[in-house]
Amino acid sequence: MTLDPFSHAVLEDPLPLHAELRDAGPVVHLPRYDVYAVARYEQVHAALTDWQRFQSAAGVGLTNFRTEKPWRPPSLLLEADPPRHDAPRRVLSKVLGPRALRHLRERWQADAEVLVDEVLSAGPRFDAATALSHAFPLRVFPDAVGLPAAGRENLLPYGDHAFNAFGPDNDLVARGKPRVAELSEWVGEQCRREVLAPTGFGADIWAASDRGDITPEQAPLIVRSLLTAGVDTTVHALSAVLYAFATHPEQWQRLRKDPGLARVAFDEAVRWESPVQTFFRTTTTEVRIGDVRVPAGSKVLMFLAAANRDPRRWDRPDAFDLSRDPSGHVGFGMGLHQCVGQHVARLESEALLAALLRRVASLELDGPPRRHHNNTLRAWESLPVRVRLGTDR
Ligand code: OVM
Repeated sequence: MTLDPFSHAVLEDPLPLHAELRDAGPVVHLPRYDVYAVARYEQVHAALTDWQRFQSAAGVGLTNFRTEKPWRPPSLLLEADPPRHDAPRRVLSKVLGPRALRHLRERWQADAEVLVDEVLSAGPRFDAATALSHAFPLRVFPDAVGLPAAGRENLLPYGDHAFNAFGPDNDLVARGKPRVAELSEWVGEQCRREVLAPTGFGADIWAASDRGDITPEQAPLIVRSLLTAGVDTTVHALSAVLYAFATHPEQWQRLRKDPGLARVAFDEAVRWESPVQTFFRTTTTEVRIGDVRVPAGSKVLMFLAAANRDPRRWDRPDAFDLSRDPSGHVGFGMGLHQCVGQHVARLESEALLAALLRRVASLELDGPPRRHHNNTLRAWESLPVRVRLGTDR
């Protein structure tokens, strides 16, 4: 297949390509980039849970770190394998774990209510992508990390470029390049201990270096992971949730009757929309996938989004449905690299949904939504909605 998964036509609507790749077989060679694509749930799951044969240390984008220079020093988490991966992962999973987040729940709930009140007081029609999905994570996450106020507008552009950089060196990457040096310098500065607040995720990471759980050289790079992966991902996941409900009014009514479904709603939206669409691995040895011999040192492109809608694994995969059990989806990956920030993301989503449930009786699209194209992320630039207020259930 000569197709380009990173073309604008595919980024606008990747679903036909996903179906084509799944139906073409367990693995498909893409000559355009000389990579092996897996799009069925079984093979994506297998690659994600086999870190010995599908390594991350050669990069989880198209660039092969063994032969090409990465655009920035590799992440100690994302772009590392055991044993080097273990200490940073252990530290961050504790810093971002459910216990550590407990004290944030009430504050984030109150913050969500303030934001929702602000937005709704301006009228029933608004852009849910900018007014809620962008605004809420930017309101709560940088504070939780302990970032200074200045320069926070750099977070989204930096993350957007980092996720573009997993793809080929196309026009999307070219558009980001003029600002890479400036944004990277700002991000690097925020990772310093003296710049971070005395409490927060950043301080917690540095405290782990005092205990010897990680080295002081590792601490800033682990903070960098928060700043790279912690904003755009949650922004677009919230957009996925809001888009899902705006286009499935009956599911909103279900959630209103049973607000306990908010957690399921978030994971179902992540399955359904897959804010992170793809990641690569690199084979450490020759691997057989179906009847195909994939040579050692090959890049394998895993279509998380296609696996999350594989009819071989899911009933009515294209339906956003709160009655299904979405657990097992690979929207957060799977295995030892599975998203370490997912509890943060879930908490943001629960806070925002709870605030909306208090005031919004129904919501619907109020004009054509507009996609934001990124080589890795499925995102909305604009999501015009109209809500009807009311708390009666
Ligand atoms: C990182 C990281 C982790 C997950 C995703 C990601 C840009 C980055 O450790 O820097 O995307």
